[in-house]
Amino acid sequence: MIFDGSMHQLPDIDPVETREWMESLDAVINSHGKTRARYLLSRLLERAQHNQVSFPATVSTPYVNSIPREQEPWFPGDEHIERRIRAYVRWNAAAMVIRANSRAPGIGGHLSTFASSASLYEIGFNHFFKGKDNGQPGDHVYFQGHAAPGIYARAFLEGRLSADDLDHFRREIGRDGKGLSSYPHPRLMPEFWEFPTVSMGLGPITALYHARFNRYLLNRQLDDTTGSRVWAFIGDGECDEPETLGAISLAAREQLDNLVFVVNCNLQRLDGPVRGNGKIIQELEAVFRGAGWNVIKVIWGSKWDDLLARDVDGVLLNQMNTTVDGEFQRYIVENGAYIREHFFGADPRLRQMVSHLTDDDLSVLPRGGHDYRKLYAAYRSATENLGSGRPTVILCKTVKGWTLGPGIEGRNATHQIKKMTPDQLRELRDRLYLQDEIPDSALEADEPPYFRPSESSTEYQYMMERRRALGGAVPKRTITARRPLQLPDPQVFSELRGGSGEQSVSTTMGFTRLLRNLARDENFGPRVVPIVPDEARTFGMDTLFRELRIYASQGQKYEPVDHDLLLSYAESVDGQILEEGITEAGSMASFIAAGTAYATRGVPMVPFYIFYSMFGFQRVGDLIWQAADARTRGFLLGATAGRTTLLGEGLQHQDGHSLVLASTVPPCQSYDPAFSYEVATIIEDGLNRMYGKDPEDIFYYITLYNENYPMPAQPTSVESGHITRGLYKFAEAPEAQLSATVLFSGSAHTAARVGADELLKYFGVGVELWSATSYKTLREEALECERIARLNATHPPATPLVARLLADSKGPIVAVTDFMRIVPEQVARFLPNRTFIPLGTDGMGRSDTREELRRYFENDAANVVVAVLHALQQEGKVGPEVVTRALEMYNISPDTPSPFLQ
Ligand SMILES: Cc1ncc(C[n+]2csc(CCOP(=O)(O)OP(=O)(O)O)c2C)c(N)n1
Ligand SMILES: [Mg+2]
Repeated sequence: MIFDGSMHQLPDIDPVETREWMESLDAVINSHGKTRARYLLSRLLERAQHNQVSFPATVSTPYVNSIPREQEPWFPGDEHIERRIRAYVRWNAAAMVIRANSRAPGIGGHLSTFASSASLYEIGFNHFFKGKDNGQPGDHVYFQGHAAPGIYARAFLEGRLSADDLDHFRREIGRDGKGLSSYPHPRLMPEFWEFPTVSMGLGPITALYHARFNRYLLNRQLDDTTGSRVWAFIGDGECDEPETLGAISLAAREQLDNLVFVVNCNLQRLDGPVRGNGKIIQELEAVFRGAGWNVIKVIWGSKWDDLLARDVDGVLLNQMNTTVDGEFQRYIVENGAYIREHFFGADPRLRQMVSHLTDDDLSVLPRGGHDYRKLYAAYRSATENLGSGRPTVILCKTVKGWTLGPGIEGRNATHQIKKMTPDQLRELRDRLYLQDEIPDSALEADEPPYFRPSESSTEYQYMMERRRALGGAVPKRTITARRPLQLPDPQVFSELRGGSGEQSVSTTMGFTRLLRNLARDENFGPRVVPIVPDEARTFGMDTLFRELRIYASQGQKYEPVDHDLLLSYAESVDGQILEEGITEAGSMASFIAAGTAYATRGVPMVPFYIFYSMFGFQRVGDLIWQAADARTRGFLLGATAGRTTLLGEGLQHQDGHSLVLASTVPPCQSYDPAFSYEVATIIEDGLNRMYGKDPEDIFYYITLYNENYPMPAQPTSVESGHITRGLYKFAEAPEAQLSATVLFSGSAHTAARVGADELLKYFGVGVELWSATSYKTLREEALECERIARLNATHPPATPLVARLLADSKGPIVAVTDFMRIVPEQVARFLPNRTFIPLGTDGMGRSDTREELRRYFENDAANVVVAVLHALQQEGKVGPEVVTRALEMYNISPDTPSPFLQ
């Protein structure tokens, strides 16, 4: 902004002085050149910063380490022993992948990612990552998914895993399901991994919101989180994902100096270079600095410091600044002579600078991300940054496949190499100086051996002492409640059970009331975490702003425009509502942070994330899958659900398929309630299942509608268990000549109930009505019955619940929903010998009135009547003239366009 002429808009109070400064600069450029001028300007900026002259930060700095050699702290570790430990970890990580692939070709695994980042992790293990001993929550470390072999290898050295465990890398079936998962998956290794990271981009965004949630817990005085830092290890290629960088401004805005991103800049991703024609480190520096982060670059290893010290003309710096990443990658696979010719050959002064070094010296000039002291300095600086209000990103330049030898290091194919020849293994062994530990004879076997130093060895003792000093093993997942939760008083739910009398209300309004009641519960209330992505008003939840207040780490520094209203916009440091702004991804990340706090912090929290149902599963489905992996507990509420219930918004808003997508997530309990009492029952049951005596690692998806109607009271014949099992009889069939059964879900109950009345009145059909709250639950139970029957040939087969419940129901079954027909069809197969006709909303949405939409999608009351009569005709109970009469009566024409493909 300084360089774009904007300064000309301000008055110059001393033009003579200004001119003198300008002329001095011109003189420097003329006599000493641009490099010198640049140097002086940079020094001036440094001085300005030092003197607290506020100045907009430049977004990028030269391509050198941010921490100069003279500012590096004393390294407190034993460098020699740590190098040995690192070598063991590196060796075992490679061995486990190679062994896995020799035993099961194609099983996969990665050698090169961890090979590039071993030092990044080891410096953390030996000096920074805090463990969970003595009930402490420790640090929260998000490991890069593809680096998993290295993390297992270290756990093996620490004695946490056995050789047999390592030999079950990616072999999770058998051995009681106790394999080592391919990547960090708490769902599969619930005592080891804490954070799923392998779907790229999701690790960084969830780590970021986790750091923010820790501040939320602190500010609401629910947990002292000051001792925990969030570390997120990320790939440079991973930074292409919008989720990786999309929320970084939040971290600066929220002053998350408890957050450290470590980006492993090995300049490569899966196919090739990340930015062959550019410089990923410079690009990321600009992005993070621009967002207000503290950026630490670790580019060059110590040996480069001597060269930089001789760079009086700035030629080396210029070469560093202008060499593109594709070229740097090339230097990895070429020899010293090539580097001399191409990197140092550009200028005679450069060539001179390295004339005392041999070609071999040049080829091993290390990158900063493999230099232990440089890394230590960076991590130390990041941890000492606490109090500055700025999150830190450490950009470490590394080599992909480092130490794995010339066939693998820096090659474009390196990411997917999983095998090594005996010669390559020998080379690796030599490179790691493990000749004593792994003699040639050991390499003659079919598989490379593991190596674990004895418990009396200095290396083992050192490593274990370091972990003891830092509070125990990492990673480790525990679920000891440091602050247990007390479930709400059952009275909280009773208000909704009584119905709304004459008053027309929506299930969304019912839910909001319940949420308020839950938050008011004396003991349980503080654990409620309402999350909304700028949609509270849409759902009528602005009524909660004043009472629960919106969380704002800086409080409210202004008097809101609506301060004189009862429902004013109230922000507060200890506010309860997470009003995330327009970010469904960020809201999901908060949902995960809150819904896993029972494990990560030992403080169970209960997130209620309310969103436009259309922008849930289909927009952030991968984050929902990640939530399932992370064993998140809580409630997802898909509001404005139903393709014909939300009117006027059109095809990008009207959701008729989130329940289909929900059916794909195993731990997700999905419900489509029609009435407020059902909502209350489902939530009460959910709280018991997730936070009661034997807590389950599940979460709920509940649809909420915005259509108003009088809410019936819970019929006395209906027990809570009936509602939560997925299907219950809502009304008996009246006496009539003909019989039919209609299942309804959610807002489609109106079509079912009105249709039933008209069937009786005009066609003599008595309809029994059933509320189908969860087809997913019914289907899963039925699948299990089917499976047990298939695997037990001699046992009498169990009848699925859905078939048992409907066994006495009469006539054909019509199932009506505001979702796609495939939702009720989930159970059709388990009702053999029954006519089953689903009515739903297949096709893309439209904007119109509810009546028109329901007629268009053919799921209104008239179509329920027609469907029932059509089914009776199929069963030979009525003739075609009866159906025709209905079609005419309701003015339904076969010539209307089919909504399916529109
Ligand atoms: C969302 C997603 N897309 C694609 C992949 C497949 N994938 C796995 S690793 C990888 C390349 C990773 O490159 P980088 O982030 O630079 O990590 P590195 O291994 O180089 O440290 C890709 C594309 C994935 N895991 N997740
Ligand atoms: Mg990479």
